[in-house]
Amino acid sequence: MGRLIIISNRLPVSVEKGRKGWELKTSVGGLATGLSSFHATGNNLWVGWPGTARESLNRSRSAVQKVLEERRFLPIWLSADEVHAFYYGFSNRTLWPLFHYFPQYAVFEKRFWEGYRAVNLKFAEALYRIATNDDVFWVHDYHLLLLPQFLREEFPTAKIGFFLHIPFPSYELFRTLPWREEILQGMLGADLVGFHTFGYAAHFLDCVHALLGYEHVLGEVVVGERRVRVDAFPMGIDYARFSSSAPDPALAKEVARIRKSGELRVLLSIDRMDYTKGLVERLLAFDEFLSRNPRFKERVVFIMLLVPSRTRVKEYRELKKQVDELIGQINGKHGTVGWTPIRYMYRTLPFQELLALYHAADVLLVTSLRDGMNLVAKEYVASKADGRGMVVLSEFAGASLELPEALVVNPHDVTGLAEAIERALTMSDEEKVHRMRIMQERLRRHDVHHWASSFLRALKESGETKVVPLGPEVRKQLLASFQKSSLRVLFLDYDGTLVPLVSEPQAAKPDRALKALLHRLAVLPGTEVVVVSGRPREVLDAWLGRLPVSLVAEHGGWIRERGQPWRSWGANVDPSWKTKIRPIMEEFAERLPGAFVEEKVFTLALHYRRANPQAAKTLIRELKTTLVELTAHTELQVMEGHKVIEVKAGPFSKGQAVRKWLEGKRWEFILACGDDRTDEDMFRALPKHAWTIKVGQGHTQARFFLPHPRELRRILAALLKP
Ligand code: GDG
Repeated sequence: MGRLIIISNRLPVSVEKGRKGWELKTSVGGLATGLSSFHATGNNLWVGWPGTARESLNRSRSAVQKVLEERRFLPIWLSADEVHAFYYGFSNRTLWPLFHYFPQYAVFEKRFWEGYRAVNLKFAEALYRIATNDDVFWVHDYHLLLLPQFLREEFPTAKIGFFLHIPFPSYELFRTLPWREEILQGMLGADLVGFHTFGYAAHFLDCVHALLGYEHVLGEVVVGERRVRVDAFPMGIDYARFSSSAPDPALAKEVARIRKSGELRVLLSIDRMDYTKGLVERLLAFDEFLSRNPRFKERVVFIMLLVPSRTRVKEYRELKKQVDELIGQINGKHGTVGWTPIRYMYRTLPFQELLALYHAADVLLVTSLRDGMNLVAKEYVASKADGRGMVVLSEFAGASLELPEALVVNPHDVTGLAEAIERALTMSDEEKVHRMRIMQERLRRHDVHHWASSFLRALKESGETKVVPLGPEVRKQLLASFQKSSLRVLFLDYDGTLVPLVSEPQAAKPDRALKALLHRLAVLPGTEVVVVSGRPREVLDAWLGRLPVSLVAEHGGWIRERGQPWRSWGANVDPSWKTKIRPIMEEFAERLPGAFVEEKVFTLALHYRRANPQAAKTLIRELKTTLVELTAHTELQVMEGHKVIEVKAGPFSKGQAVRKWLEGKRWEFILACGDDRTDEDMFRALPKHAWTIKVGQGHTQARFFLPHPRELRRILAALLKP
């Protein structure tokens, strides 16, 4: 492995104007901590924006650059215009709201998109100058969604990882983004795409399928010749730092004083001032809690730390106003001369003070409406060494999956939230300690170092098993193996394999050259050609019936060995199932212009090659769910092929059909070629040494792939040459 190059929008240091000129300020965010040990090793590098617009540095730039480079930071200098379009624009006014389920705040502006694209390219170009194929790239977060693909273009064999720190939304939301395909393609440039939860990973895979047509198998997507792994890596915290650091003594004393004077209980919340954090819901719930529990008057104080954020964006300024007003109202409504229920701070605190707040608080409130993970919840749990604390935690924060022992709430349910506050404040110490210990143990094991090393390990292992294109070398071996074998069988799928897929199934009729090719292969001594298709018998008979080949129709429902009559494998299946399924398929075909239903003896198929692909995606998904539910616990099977969804009666498959040819025969050469999922059964049924070829793109069990039927026909023709 070469160098590790970490790339994030912001460097973990900022360049700031101090009294003695420009100064470097180190940030101690979770990411910086998690990756610092990797960054500190060898020649590793961190690439990102140092937080100051290029113009303001002016002549000091090269000096600052030098200092940064000495610490192995490569700065990407952004102009004020670039920051405006890329950071404040597309990142924070398009992606942020959309990915957090606030479509009403998302702006779709072309110039923001162009700025975003340009800055992603700028990062890429900086890397083109200094990196090589041997480096390992780890790209972070929503600011750089296009970067993995830009890197892939220049570094085709490098290891590229991508991690998203915020949620990935469901398809219905993501599809509103005008540049949705580019974004997905951008992310798929990586070998490994990581998210905080399986839910986000599933949404991403769903979008990739719906918008790009790539299916996944166990979280693996095939893109051209590459396999991209998609997985969950929940980010942890620097557990040791929180569990063993001492809080700021002055603040600790101050909090202890507040608590003692009147046996006060302390509620705490810490967030950036952001509309995703459920601040209004939290305040309303606290209001309701106070109204419903007069016994807590003058006995509880809510310390609310809000860190200023994105103040240039309108929604953030409006939120600040709303929160300020609400706090004023609640304090006015419930407060007394000696008691202010909400103590509000709008600033950043030094780490020791933050720690003092964690130590002091009886209850932490995390009420995010959406939150990728939420590290504050984890930090609080780690900090409460005596275990006497509780978290009221939103089910919409990624952290809730790892902290089910917290009081998990729906923040939209204000009354439920108020009840959870009461429950947390009145929970026995014994129960709190019990719950906290379980959470602490989990967080200790899955800390930020564990997170970074698991991701990098997975990245190292990813992309190892490439689908091998059938290049000239393999082709030579295949031909040689064919020539020297005296007993040979060729299993060939028809549509998409021997002929390209066409919008009208009847138009896929074999041309004269194809018939001649199959004929000449089938009469070679010791050679059997089997066309293994999903088509009905009648069609295969009409098109290929006169050739000396064997035929398999309806995905194995019918078999016609060379020179023999057709035999069925599904003869015992009661055909009454069709009366139930056919009307459903027809109803869907009706709703999807261009789709039609085909009835075969053992199969009903809905073809949608001619339908609008966008319309088809949603509808076919719905049809598939309906069919799978209806056919559960029956002999019926639902299959998806290329632009066709079928229900088939009986346990036969292309796999079973080819197995028939294997029984008792000692084939020296086996070739199987297919293009869609029904052919995978065939690949799986064959012995390891068989030459299995997938025609076209997608996940496959086959050993090799060819891009187009044309290439396959060329290879088949080459078999004829002595
Ligand atoms: C993203 C995702 C995901 C906060 N105020 C102060 C302060 N902090 C520190 C906390 C914590 C961090 O900032 C905030 O972490 P979060 O997880 O809550 O959110 P973000 O980092 O903004 O955002 C989020 C995260 O990425 C990681 O993937 O969890 O869902 O939105 O570490 O301690 N630190 C100090 N003073 C403060 O006033 N010193």
